[in-house]
Amino acid sequence: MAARKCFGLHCVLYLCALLELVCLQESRGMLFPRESSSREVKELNGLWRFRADTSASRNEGFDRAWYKSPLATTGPVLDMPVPASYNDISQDPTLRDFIGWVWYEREVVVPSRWVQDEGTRVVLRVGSAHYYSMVWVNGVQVAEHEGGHLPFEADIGEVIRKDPAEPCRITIAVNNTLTLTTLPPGTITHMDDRTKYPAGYFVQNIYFDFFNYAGIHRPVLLYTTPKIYVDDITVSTNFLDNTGFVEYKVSIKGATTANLKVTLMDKDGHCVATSNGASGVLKVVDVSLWWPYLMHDNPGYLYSMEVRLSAADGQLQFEDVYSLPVGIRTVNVTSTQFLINNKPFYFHGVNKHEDSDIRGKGLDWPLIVKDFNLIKWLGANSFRTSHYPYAEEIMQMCDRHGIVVIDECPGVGIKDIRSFGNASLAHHLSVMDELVRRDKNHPSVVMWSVANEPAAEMPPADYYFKTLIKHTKTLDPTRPVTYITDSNYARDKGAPYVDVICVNSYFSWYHDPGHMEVIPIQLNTQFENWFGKYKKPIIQSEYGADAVPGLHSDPPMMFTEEYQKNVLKRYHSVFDEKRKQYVIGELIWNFADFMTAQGITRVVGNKKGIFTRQRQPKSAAYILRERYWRLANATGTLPLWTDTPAQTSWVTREVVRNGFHMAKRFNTRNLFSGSNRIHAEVYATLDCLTGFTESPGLFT
Ligand code: GCB
Repeated sequence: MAARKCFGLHCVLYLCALLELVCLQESRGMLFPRESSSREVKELNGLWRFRADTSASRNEGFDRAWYKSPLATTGPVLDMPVPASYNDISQDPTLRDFIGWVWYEREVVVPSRWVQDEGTRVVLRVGSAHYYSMVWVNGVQVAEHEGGHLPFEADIGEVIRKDPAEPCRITIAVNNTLTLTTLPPGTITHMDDRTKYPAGYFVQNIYFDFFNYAGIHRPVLLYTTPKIYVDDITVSTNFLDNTGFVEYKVSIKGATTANLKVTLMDKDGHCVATSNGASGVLKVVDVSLWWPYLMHDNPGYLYSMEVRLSAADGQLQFEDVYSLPVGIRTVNVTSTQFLINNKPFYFHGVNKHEDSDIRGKGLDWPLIVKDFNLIKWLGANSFRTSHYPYAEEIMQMCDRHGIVVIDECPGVGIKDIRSFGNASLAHHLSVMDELVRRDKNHPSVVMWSVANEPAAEMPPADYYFKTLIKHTKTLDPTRPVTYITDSNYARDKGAPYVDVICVNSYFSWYHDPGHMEVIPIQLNTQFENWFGKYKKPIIQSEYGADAVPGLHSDPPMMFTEEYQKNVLKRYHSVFDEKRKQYVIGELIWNFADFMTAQGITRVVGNKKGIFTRQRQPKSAAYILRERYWRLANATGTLPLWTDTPAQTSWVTREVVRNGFHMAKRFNTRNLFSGSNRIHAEVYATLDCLTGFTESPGLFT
C-alpha cells in the first residue's frame, strides 16, 4: 500500500549528517500543559468525526484534500471517541484490522480573548497518536509527527487569528503503517496471487507481541502561554546528609532575556529555597527525599518548583508561571546493586501494557487508577513501560505514589538486519531525544530502556547500540541505560554498553514446554553466565507463563492456573538465592492479559497476565502478592515493618536491642490487654538483601 509520506526523511542521508542534524535542530521543550495564573488549558476529548480511507491507494484523503472542508462534506463519517484506539469501537472487522490513513475532525470554540490577545500563544497538543500524524487547522497544515506514544504540538495562534469569525476546525490524519525504519518496525506484504487473494490484498507484518492499536491514544488539548514563556525546565537532584540539592536549568522562548524567579515549595506550600536566573542550585535543608513505595513511610514526596518569568517586549509586560513537581533522589549502579538514595533497591514489579477492552491503548482514568490500586495491593514497587512510553498522566501517578519506572522507548521488534541501518538509527536517536525531553524530570524514572529483545547478535547491533546508548547518556547523564535482551550472553553485541543487564527468559514455556523441572538449572546457568561475563547487576526483566483463567489441572499442565503458579514459584527460589549476590530485580510478564495479533499461539490475546484483561486476579496474583509483601519487608530499608495486606491491626513499639532499632510495628491480632509476650522478627541490616533473620527471642 502507499502511505503518502514515505517517512522519506530517513531514506538516504548518512548517519553522521543526520547526527549533526539532530544536534542542530532548535531544541524545544515539551513541558506537560499545566494551568497556572498565566496558562489555560482546554481539553478536546470526546467525540470526533472519523473516517478511514479505505480507497485502494489509501490516498483518497490527500487526493481530494479532505482537510480543506468539513469531513462530513466529503463522505460518510463515524463518531469516534478521543482518546481511544479506533480498532475495537465498531463492529466492522475491516476497521479493527485497518492499515493506512484514518481521519479525525472536530470543531472547537476558542475563547475570544485567546484570539484577540496577540500576546497569547495558543498551542495545540496531541498526547500521542499512532503512528504518523498530520494536523491541519482550518485547512492549514500546522504539524507533522512521526511515531506513536509521544506528544507533539503546534502553535496555532497565527492560523486562528486569520479569520477570528471562523470556527476552529481541527483535522488530524493518522497512519498506522509500519516500515523497516519505524519504531516499532514492520513490513507490508502484498499478496499478488489472484487464485488466493483479491486484488489489492496486503497484510502488515509485525515483530512484536501486542495488537497494533491505532488512532489518537491520548488527550488532545489547547493551552495558552504568554508570547514570552518558559519553554523547558531540566532538574537533577542530589543530597548530602540532610541537605538536598536541586540543580535546575530553565529555557525561555520569545525573548532573549527575562527575569526569572524560582521558588521551591514543600508539600505544605512553604517556601524552602529560592533562586534567580536561568540556572542554579536550590539548597534544601532538612530535605524530604523521594522514596519508592514500600521503602519509606512517606513515599513519593514531591516538592513543587515554581518558575516565574517576567519580561518586557516594548511597552508590553509578560509574566509566565509554571510549576513542576520535583522529587529529590539519587540513582546509582554498582557491579551488584541498584541504589536509590544510596540504599539498595530491589525491583519487585511488573511489566505492563497500555491495553484494555474497547479502548485499546486509549488513555482511560478509571483503568489507570485501578491499575495503581492493583500494583499497590500486589506490593509491587516498580514497572517497566514495556514496550513503549506510557502516558504522562501515568508517569505523574508513579511520581506521586513512589512507583519506580524503567522507561522504555518503542524499540521493540528490531529483528530484521535492515532495521539496523542509518535511517533506523537516526530515527531511534530522535525518539530517545523526545522521550528524554518528555520524561527527564520524573523522579520515578530511574533507568532508560532503549529496546526490547532486538536481534542483538547481528553484527550491526554493536555500532547501533553503542551509538544509541552513548547518545542517551549524553541526553541524560544522571540515569543508567539498558535494553532488554533475550540473546545469548556470549554473542550479545549491545550488552557491553548497558549499565544493568536485563534478561528475559521463558524456561519451560518456549523452551522445554511442560518441563518445569528444568527451570532451576537453566535459570541458574543464565544468571551465572551473564554475571560471569559482564560483572553487572541483573534484572529478570520478563518471565512467566500463559494461564487461561479458570483452567485447572493437577499435576499442572501448560495454560492452567496451576502451571503458571508453579513456574513462578520455581523462578522465585532461584531469585532468592541470586538476589543475595547480584540479581537486583524481578518483573513478572505480565501484569494483565493483553490483546495481540491473531495467531496459533494466542487465544484471544496473550494470557500471561496475573490479572485478566478485566483486572481480576488469577491464582498466580496471590502467589506474587504474598512474595512481594515479604520482599518489601525484607528489602525495603524503611519502615522496618510495613502492613502486609492480610494484617490490618497494628501497635507501634520501639524495640531496641544492643543499641539497634529492631522493629516498630506489631500485628495486634493476638494481643490481650495487659502485658504481652511479643515475638519479634528482626530485619537484618539496612544494606544487605538477605531478608529476614530468625527471630532472636521473645520480648515482654
Ligand atoms: C517476550 C516479549 C513480550 C511477549 C512475551 C511473550 O519476550 O518481550 O513482548 O509478549 O515474550 O509472552 O511471548
